[in-house]
Amino acid sequence: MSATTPLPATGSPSSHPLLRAWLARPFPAVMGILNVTPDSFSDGGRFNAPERAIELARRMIAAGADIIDIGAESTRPYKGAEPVTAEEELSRLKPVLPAIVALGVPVSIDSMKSEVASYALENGAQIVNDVWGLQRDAAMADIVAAHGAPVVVMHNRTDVDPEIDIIADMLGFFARSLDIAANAGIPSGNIVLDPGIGFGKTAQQSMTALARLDEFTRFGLPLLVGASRKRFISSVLTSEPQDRLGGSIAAHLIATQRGADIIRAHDVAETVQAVRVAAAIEALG
Ligand code: HH2
Repeated sequence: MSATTPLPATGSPSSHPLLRAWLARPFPAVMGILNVTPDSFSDGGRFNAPERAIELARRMIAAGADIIDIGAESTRPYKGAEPVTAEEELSRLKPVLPAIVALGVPVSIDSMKSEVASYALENGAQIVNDVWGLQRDAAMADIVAAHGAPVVVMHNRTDVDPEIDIIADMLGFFARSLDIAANAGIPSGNIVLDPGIGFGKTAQQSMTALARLDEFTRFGLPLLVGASRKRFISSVLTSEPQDRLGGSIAAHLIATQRGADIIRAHDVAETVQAVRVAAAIEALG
């Protein structure tokens, strides 16, 4: 598949029932972030005690989260994350996952490791969120296919290169991921694409990805955007991660206008309010 050849839209944007239900609504689904890590960039160490994690998940669900995205390894878009073994990641996940699943809202597993994804899918998680778009762990696509699970394919790069055409890079990356998915037997209706805001990108490139998000609708697949508290916000107006709610909401509303179907956010109540009010106003225009 060539990065420059527009793909025909699939017609039905998604065949997986979970995704179909979200896409049928006039506002995007909201994925609440639950990091059970000591070192996540904005909330590391705050929710790794199981009772804290469960309390946060409950709060996000009460605030309208459609999905809880649980991650047990910081992927730190800006480097500096401590890579952890699958054993360590699983030891963080196991005390919390069953209780989060029991809350009754779909759970996605934010992991680049097939072993962790496999454990999570066998224990009630329904979606895989892979920040390396099926391209890092060779067994990931097979695990996803075997479970018939939806998968978030996120764009990523090992190195930042301010000189490249980031949109072309992303189109090529997605084409490669879609080939991997097709070869493993993952139905295209189970795939969600994500520009990977902050991952292997300059602030300018992250903002370009948001501004030109509609260019990724050519794949005919749902789009997820996670701009929450990311550093590009501080490139416009200096701020600490916890003080980036305004910038996060602005970015997520722009992304929604340009085709985002799922928004990944730390501040669920504020995000749900923003996307639903925006949709209610849009409906009158
Ligand atoms: N961003 C982060 C982690 N996972 N997954 C997807 N699909 N899209 C994203 O933009 C994304 C992601 C980084 O945010 P956070 O989880 O808060 O930080 P950390 O990776 O440091 O735990």
